[in-house]
Amino acid sequence: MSKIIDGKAVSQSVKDRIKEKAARLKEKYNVTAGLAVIIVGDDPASRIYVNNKKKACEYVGFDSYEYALPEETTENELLELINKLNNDERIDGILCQLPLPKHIDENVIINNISPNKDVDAFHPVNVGKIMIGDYNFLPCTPAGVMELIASTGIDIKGKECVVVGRSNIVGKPMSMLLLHKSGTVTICHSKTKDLKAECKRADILVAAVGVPNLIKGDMIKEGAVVIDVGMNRLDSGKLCGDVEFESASNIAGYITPVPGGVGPMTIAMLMQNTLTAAMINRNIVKE
Ligand code: BQF
Repeated sequence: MSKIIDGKAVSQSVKDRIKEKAARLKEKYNVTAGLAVIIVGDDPASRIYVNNKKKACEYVGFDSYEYALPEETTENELLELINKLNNDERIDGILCQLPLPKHIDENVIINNISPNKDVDAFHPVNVGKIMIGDYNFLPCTPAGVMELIASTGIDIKGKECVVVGRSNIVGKPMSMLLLHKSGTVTICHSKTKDLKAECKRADILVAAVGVPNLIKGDMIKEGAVVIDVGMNRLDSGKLCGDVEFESASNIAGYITPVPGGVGPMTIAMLMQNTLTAAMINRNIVKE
């Protein structure tokens, strides 16, 4: 039986550390970090995610500012808001909840968030910095996965790392972070010839494809670290990962559950980025 990586517990300790740092920022500089959270339309999953982010802000002691815009909001109206927030000194981080309605071009929006306030690390400047390995912000989900791997005590150096999924939000940056830690990284996707064979080689397997239960126990190497980024809502309303937990947890050494694995870490790392943004935007040097 594998050990279950408790994302809730790890995220709690990250948030507690940030809460302390936020208190020190207040005490020493009278600074309260501010996060703007924009949501367009009323997708129920997006609403849950936005609420999680606001709750986390409250917990660590950041101000959060919600901008809930109607579905019919135009690209120009959204750009106007972002421009206003870029120039608002109370706002350290700007987060625009994705996906956006189809009539708004996500890339246009992302490109117009000030890179210094881009706490999702989606702006091309920040993406480029990640590629080079010289960054202020790490994309929240991959950063959270790195923390979860670290929590197992397993060293990534020289390990076979297989990432299933090549999205700009998870798969691609995830691969880069594992590479920075000197993993040998393979990226798999829908055109990969033999997914089972690739996965079976992995000492560290990260699944981020959005296909419920795609990765089964017989695709996993004995003792591997298995990180499930999948967040699939079944018709029953139940949340389900990309990994078939029941079969996988007989083979893996460590495995993350869904929910309670990567999800809470995404939120914790957003708090980390917001703290970083506050220090950058207010010219506070790291202690
Ligand atoms: C948990 C997200 C897909 C597409 C856009 C805790 C979250 C989820 C699960 C959460 C996610 C997923 C977020 C749990 C934010 C993670 O207990 O397992 C927290 O709020 N997430 C998002 O903002 O956009 C997404 C997944």
